[in-house]
Amino acid sequence: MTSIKNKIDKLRKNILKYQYFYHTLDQSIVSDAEYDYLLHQLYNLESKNKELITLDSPTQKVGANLSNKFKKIKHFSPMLSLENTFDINGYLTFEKRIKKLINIERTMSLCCELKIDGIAISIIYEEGILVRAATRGDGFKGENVTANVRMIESIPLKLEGTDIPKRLEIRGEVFMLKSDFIKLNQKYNMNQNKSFSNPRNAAAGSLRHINPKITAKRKLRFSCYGCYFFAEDNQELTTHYKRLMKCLSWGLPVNKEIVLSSSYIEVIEFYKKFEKKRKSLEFDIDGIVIKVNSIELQNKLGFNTKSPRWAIAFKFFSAERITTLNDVKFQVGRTGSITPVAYFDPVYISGVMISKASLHNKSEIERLNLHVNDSVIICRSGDVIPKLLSVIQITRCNNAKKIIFPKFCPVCNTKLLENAEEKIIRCHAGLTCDAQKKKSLYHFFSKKSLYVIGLGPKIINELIQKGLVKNPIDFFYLKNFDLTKLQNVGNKKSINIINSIHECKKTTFKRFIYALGIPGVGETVSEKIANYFTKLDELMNADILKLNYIEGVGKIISNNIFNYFSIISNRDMVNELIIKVGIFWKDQDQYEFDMKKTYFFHKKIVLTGVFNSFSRMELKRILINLGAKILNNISQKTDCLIYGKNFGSKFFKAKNLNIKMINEEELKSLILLNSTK
Ligand code: 9MJ
Repeated sequence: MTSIKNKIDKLRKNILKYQYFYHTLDQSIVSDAEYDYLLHQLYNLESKNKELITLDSPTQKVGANLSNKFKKIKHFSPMLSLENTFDINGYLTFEKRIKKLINIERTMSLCCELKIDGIAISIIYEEGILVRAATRGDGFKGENVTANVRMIESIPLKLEGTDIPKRLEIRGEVFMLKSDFIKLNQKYNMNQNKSFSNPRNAAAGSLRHINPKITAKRKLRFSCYGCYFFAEDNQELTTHYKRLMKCLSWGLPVNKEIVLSSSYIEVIEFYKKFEKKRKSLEFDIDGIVIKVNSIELQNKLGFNTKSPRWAIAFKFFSAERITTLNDVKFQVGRTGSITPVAYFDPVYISGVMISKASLHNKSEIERLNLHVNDSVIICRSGDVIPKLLSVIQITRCNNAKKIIFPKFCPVCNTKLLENAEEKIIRCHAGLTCDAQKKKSLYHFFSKKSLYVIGLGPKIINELIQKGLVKNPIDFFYLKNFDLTKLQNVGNKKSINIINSIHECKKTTFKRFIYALGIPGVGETVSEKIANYFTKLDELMNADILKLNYIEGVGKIISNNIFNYFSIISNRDMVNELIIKVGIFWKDQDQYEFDMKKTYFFHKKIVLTGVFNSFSRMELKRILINLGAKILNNISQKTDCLIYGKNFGSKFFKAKNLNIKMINEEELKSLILLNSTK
């Protein structure tokens, strides 16, 4: 029990600290996802241990967001927060519940609005004149920000139009446009070396600035989302929508994206539309708000302790999830670089299940201070690449095991060395380290290198295990009986692989350079090097200065190339590949020129059926050598379908799409014609 109490105390202490930073100092020191997670943990613990609930627990309050900078004002009626849901079921439950409460089965008019991510305020107008404005504060009392609100251009100091009530309360959101936030941060950063973390924080900091003149300069905006009358005025304004339109007529800004809906289908449509559009909007939204449109029904439904029963926020998924870290494994790359990879319980983010994320380097491990079983926050950086953002330290167990970067290679046990300039820790064992050997050999014969069809990582691993290969040269001396010893390699497959190995000797200078796998020498750099040097000898004997002279080849890559060719065993291997094995290339321009002349150059080709004169693998190899791209499925983009006997559904699909079709006879003459060019 004491340990549960300690856990609860720790959670409360931290949540209150985060609330203080967020609401009082306008600083987010944790992400929304982490804050929500901690609050959720506290709810769970308290609901299982009700005797431990205290009145000052963050779960019992609307928000403890009052600073001493402003005088406090009591709201005429509580400014409650909205109930939240993140999924359609949550929304459907809300709809069902309200229908039950007001005892109706028929459809009901609902008002869908955007949920602007700003700061809620209440403004009181008397006889159409702005007399006071307050922040939400703790829901019951807010801060008197009248002087500051008067500085916001879009908030009228005097309402214009007809039927202006004696006293009127307007509620809405103060926010900042994304573009104004960027400009403000640039200025703020220059002058004070500080920055706001998001437009919401910037808006909060500007609205609650002690100097209203600063507020005036900060380009705050306002959007009205509710109004309340105090007397029996405006009886005819019977719906939320009509009221908002009236506010608009008085000169108050109301966001134009409002839709009246009568079924959940329209609500979902609205949600999906803005989930897609939210990035291109000028301001941040974090969901939509659905409100019962009839004021009479709103009054019937009333409030519970925390929120109105007649509204719900249907929030967009934050692109962050919290999960449990299971392990960190240290991968050895092709060039010996050691990359830590975090493995965690799978989480679903932006349509994809992810269970691992690269941690890049040692300093990232140190920054995160990871322990096994930690709760970790995962996102998809740029909405694509899995990233471990941070660790929730508060919920860590006392005896958790810390993740430590190894000192020795996890595969071959060689001492690891750090390259400070590149910030990379490497195992320098090269091809004697099994991990590097497997990856380097696979790289040497991969699609963008010398390309041997059918020589995948599985076969290469088996060849290494059986001691049949230890470097690229060995592959060129493999015999049929070597390959047929391997699992799932029959006579036909073996012959095809051997033929392809033989074929790959005819290559390009660029492909050969790339195949060597020198750190930093990717496809583009290989091309630049191949264009610069006319002969391999020149490259092998180039000094760092000369290498560095090539555009796109920096200091680090020049060093890597120079070091590579300084190692005698590498020079010997390259020479043997050229002189004994017989790898060769034509002048690169000539080669590309020859390729372009073939019928198949850059054509997207799909194969179907069985061919009399070729196996599938053979045919693929021939076509690729003639510049074709072989694809598995027919689409609008397919250039032609080559079909043999017993063709499948691809044939009919291609016919429907009017794609060019070639039979085996036509194919043979095309190959003959193009190969003699
Ligand atoms: C925002 N944030 O845009 C409400 N809100 O209604 C809208 N907030 C709200 N409505 C009642 N559109 C309480 C809060």
